[in-house]
Amino acid sequence: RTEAVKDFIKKNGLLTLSVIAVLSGCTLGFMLRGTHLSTQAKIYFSFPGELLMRMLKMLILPLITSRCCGFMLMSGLSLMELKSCCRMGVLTVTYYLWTTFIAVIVGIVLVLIIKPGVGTEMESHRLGGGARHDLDSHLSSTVFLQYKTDLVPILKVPTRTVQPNFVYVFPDESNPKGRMVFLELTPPPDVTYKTSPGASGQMNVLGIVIFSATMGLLLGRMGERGTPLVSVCQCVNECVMKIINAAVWYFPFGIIFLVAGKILDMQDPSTLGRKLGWYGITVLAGLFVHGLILLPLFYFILTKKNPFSYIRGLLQAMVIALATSSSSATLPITMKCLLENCHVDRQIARFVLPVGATINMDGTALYEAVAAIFIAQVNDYELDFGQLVTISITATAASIGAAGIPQAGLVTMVIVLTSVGLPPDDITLIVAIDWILDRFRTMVNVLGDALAAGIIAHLCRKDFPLSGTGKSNLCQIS
Ligand code: DAS
Repeated sequence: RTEAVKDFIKKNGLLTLSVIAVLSGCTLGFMLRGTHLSTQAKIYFSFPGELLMRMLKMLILPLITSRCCGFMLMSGLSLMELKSCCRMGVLTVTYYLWTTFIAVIVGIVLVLIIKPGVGTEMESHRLGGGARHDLDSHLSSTVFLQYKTDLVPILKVPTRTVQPNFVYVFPDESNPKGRMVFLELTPPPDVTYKTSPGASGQMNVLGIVIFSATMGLLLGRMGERGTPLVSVCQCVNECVMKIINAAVWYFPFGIIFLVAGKILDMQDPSTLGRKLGWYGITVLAGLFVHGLILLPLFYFILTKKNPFSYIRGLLQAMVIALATSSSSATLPITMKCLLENCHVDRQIARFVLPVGATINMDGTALYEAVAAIFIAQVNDYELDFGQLVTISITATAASIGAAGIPQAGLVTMVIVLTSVGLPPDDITLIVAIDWILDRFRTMVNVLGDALAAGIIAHLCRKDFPLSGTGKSNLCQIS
């Protein structure tokens, strides 16, 4: 009985707590909306949520470097090994990268067509005309040029004499109260200051992604000479995952105050509710198109077999993914479905699935792109083509960085928002329904990995004459 309770808590504890946190945050926010909290009280009230945001920002750099570097490192290693062995690793890595990127494009196209966040009558999120021009000019320059890192943000307990130049309010004819904007910019002269709980920093995420991926690929092709740094990457990755696994248990507590603070700050939360509904529909439509149209189409084109009879064999894994919101927890079931129902070669399943569960998250990549553009729309901020390209690259990288645990996509969402200069704190706009969308994007993540195994098994069938004999001619790619 104790084991059963422990197992339930391990699998569902975080999600249950997240749901309770969102409901508590909404209740607290609406309860406090009538009261007029002092600025100091607001700062202390926002402190637990700020703590959560600082945890996420602190993890951006180690997460990107260890995951992107590690991913390209493995590609480099597999390129090295596969020359003398078989094509499986190259096909797997290439297929994963392409399907993730296509998922991002699907998400971007849909969110630009449906425009869930546009026309938000939420004055609290509408920037004033003149001030907005200044914000635009600063934001675009910030994305590529400014490299201010606050890599390990030192947590500042709110004090009366904190530097005021990180938060200011835009006065606006339709919004006399204005909106708290957490951006590191030099505000226009006619702006009033408010204090904030501490510094924040813009990080050139795109540069870090490209640098760490390049490093990983070159390192992977160095063979033996690169081994020491290979183990460093793996150790860093392991430490980062342990920190995330610990940090995510704080999230529900931080979410309560983030959601309450957002509702407190908002002029008209009912509008956000409607916009969130359209946002959820956009994400689910994207997941449907990618998961049940494009991926089966790729499977049919590459194997000339019926994808839906293959997917029927995966139903048990899909249900577990929906229930647990964790592709890592679903991995054993996915493996069982592949071997027993889909009859995929064991050697292939043992390589393709674990790699996929670690780095191939099409559902997460699509969701991160949609969420980032939705938040830009809610902020009434028009992204240019360069920023859309940045979002597609960082959303792909963020999905590689996301772990196969509940709400991992929310953690790496900060990477995408930071890369185009949007306020990371705005993930509070979407946290209320994230735990629902997380289930469906995890299903697409698992489906993407399982279909990939079927495709790779078909394309490499000539390379495995020994398969089924218990022997393997597979190089052991670690
Ligand atoms: N829940 C993650 C997974 O297990 C996906 C995500 O959080 O985006 O795949």
